[in-house]
Amino acid sequence: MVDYLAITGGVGGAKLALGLAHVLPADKVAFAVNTGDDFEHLGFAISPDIDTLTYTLSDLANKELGWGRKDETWDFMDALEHLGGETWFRLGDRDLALHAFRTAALRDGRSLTEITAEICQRLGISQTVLPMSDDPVRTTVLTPDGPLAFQHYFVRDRCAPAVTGFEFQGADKAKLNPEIEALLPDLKGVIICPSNPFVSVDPLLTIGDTRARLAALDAPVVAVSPIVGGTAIKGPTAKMMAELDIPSTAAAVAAHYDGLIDGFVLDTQDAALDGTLNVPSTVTQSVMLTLHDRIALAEATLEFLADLG
Ligand code: FO1
Repeated sequence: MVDYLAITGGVGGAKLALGLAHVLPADKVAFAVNTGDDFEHLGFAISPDIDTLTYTLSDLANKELGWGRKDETWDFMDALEHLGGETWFRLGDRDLALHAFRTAALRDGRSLTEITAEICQRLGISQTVLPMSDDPVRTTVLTPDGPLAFQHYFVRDRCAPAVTGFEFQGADKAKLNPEIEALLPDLKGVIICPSNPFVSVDPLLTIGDTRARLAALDAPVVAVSPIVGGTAIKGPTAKMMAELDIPSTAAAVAAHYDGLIDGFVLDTQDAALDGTLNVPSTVTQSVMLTLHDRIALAEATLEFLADLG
């Protein structure tokens, strides 16, 4: 029976997810993955946060890029370029096979959950990877010049536009993945990985009454700060916070999860915040450069959950 549910999206989340996968038996942890970044592109159904996690768990991830596969070739992109096709979103030749496989399976009527389970099996991943929903939820980034589809903001426009807010199209009608729902009653803890709270965690929390249901669990919910010493380790989190007039601090992230979390994991650089938050906190190294760092952070987070439990 699954003891821990980790909510993850993006590169930072996948790093802690890998640590948890090394520390916990495979049948004791499940990953709820953001699908708000998903989009249809060049005729393919693309699920970046699912792919970043599965490539990470199967050691196929391209560590330099932070997305896609390692040992990649780019002939498809080169040929598409010659045809004048869109190449701003880079699809490697091996990565392309995954998108083609998923797109065909979706067209055959299989659910994203089913397809993801098969991909995990084929990639030798024994942990449970669950899309947050099988219904479409799409993150839209609001800017002074109008709304942007997430990948247009994040990749095509390189996170340059100022953010004024977010919308999660479909979250009001989407159903939380029933396989995640089924896990909730028996959990010993929920971990919100160090992902971007606005675009990698909030899409899941915004589905129906998910945030309230997680908050109501007997099991403790902890979040690991994606902000260290006033900046995000990776990605636009700090920039978004500044544009939203939110201090780009770990304390502001804890406040963002107010009412949901029972504990917050601070990096050693933010040790001064320990004991000053609305919830109990713990201090540990949360910057993950090596596999050892990922494992150590996973262990510290599980220990913190046990103390809170
Ligand atoms: N991110 C980029 O910055 N540039 C890309 O060309 C790019 C391609 C890409 C292809 C497949 C995939 O699964 C992810 C890809 N990403 C790319 C990352 C993606 O935009 C982000 O991983 C998430 O959407 C945010 O975490």
